[in-house]
Amino acid sequence: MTTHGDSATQADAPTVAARTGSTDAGEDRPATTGDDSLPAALADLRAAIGAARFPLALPSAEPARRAAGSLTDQLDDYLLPRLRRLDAPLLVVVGGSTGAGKSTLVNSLVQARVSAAGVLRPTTRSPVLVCSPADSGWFRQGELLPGLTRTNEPSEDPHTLQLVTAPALPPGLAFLDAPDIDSVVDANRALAGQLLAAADLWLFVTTAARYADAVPWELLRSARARGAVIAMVLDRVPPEAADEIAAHLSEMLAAQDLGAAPLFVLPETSVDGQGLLPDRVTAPLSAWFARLAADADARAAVVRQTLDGALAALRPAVEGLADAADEQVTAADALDERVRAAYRGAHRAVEQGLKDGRLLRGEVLARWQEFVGTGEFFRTLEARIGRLRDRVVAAVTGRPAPAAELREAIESQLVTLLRGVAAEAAENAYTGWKAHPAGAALLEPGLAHPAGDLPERAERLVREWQRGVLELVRVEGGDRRFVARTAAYAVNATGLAVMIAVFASTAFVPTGLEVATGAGTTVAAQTVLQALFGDQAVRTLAAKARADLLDRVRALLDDEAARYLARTAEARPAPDTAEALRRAGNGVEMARHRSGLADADAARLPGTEGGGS
Ligand SMILES: Nc1nc2c(ncn2[C@@H]2O[C@H](COP(=O)(O)OP(=O)(O)OP(=O)(O)O)[C@@H](O)[C@H]2O)c(=O)[nH]1
Ligand SMILES: [Mg+2]
Repeated sequence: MTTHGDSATQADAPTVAARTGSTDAGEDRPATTGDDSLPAALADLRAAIGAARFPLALPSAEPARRAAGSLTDQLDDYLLPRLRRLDAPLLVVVGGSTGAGKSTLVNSLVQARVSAAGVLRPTTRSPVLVCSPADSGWFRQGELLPGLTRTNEPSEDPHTLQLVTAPALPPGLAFLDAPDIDSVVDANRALAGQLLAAADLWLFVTTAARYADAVPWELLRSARARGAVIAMVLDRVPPEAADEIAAHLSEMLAAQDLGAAPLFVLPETSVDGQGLLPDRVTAPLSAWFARLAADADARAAVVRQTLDGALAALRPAVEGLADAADEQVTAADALDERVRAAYRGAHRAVEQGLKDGRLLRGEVLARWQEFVGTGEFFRTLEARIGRLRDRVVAAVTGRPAPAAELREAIESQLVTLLRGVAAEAAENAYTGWKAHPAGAALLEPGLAHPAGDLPERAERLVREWQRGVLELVRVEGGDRRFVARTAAYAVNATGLAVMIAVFASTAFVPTGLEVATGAGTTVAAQTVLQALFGDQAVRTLAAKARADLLDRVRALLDDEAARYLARTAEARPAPDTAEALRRAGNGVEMARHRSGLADADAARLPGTEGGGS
């Protein structure tokens, strides 16, 4: 037995892929397209993919980043340059398991030691491209695989492509010896994948010992799914087991819908002093490639089929990216909502605190009672403006009047409330993010607590609010009905009464107060409050002061929440990412159909038997 497996079912019908509506190869094959919108559509897609970001740590993000990288590579390495030059030489990428004999096979096919073969695994670390001297200009100019630096010398650097010319190789056909696809070396694996994505034809090399391995089959399936043209080499087969193994591999190929891929079975032999396989072993494969090289139509059909398959595979891949981009937006929205909910809760807690009278306890209540009880309040109520001035003078020159103490008590009570709700909101937002994979990745410990300047800001907020209340009292004092009373109420005392009314707002009546029963000052304080609430003008002022306080609190809490929201805003992909991807993917698909590539006949490969095709 010499070469191919006789039992291989496809030996007589080596058309590639399922689309076999064959006419005579050639004749009315479109050179490219009746329409040249494909390059522009691909450029749009390239831009949309380049702009897509998947920054949030979702399970789909890393696969999407990788897929985006491979798509970009494939566009740059293969699709764009191939589309510009459909008549460029056919590139056969030789891929397969480590040590399968890929380099040895390439060397033997071109009858020269162009790529080092060796016993150390993996041997090939940087790709070697071998072509006819006539084609070296095209490969050297670097349109194809532009990311790889061309060298003339062997290299270990995976970012280089060594170019070798082999006079034994006919023009129109080139081999690329790739690193192993199942490498223990990550860079090798990644490079092998990238190179296969740039192939017009995959020559898949496996051995009798390795052909059932999983990794090659995964790659083969994905290549098949994209309609790439594939040929298989089963290398180093012990002659006595050749039929059995070839039959088994053929079955496996057929089961994967790869039954149409030509299969070459090479028996185990020893290599010669040059490390090359004997001619009789490689002859059928050499002959097959010679026929392919001689048949421009067959080569063109191979190029078109692989190209069209790769183009057709773009839309579903891009759809996957768009879905991942949608997930990013959904996750960013969900994270934002967790933060907003936490800070809405904080705002509600303040509203509630103003409603339920809790602020009128302890120190504030005591100071209020003192304020009322010392008679200052009553005296002030009766005061004329002139007397108010006197009191102000007294207040700044003497020891702090009970009014100042009440004001401070109000301030500290409110600040305590604000600090409490801000701390709780920060904690809730933190917990909410921590429970979300993308949120956890955005957290830093400081976020679990309010901003460092919160206490200071809360104090300022309350003081500014208090000033606002006094201003309000002054302004409302301009109201005709209110004027008479305001003249009587000193602005300061009225302001404090309004603040107390805010704390005890709406329907709250002092019976709910934490009152020490029987105490004279308490009774006075209650009476005064009741009187205050009976006063429509005070109620109106209190409602305004309350709304103002809540507005200020909202602004403060918004700033607190912004510490979180800034993180999602920064991580969030541009809102139209998914849409731009889908639009570009559809654009490519439409251009592909218009191009006529899709209508091309399935590639007709030469037969694997010796002789004509
Ligand atoms: N006896 C014998 N040895 C072979 C044959 N093919 C390859 N070898 C030897 O097997 C070893 C590996 O061959 P390579 O051609 O380097 O294999 P490769 O697939 O290129 O390996 P990597 O570059 O590491 O992926 C070398 O020592 C070859 O000389 C063969 O058909 N018969
Ligand atoms: Mg090698």
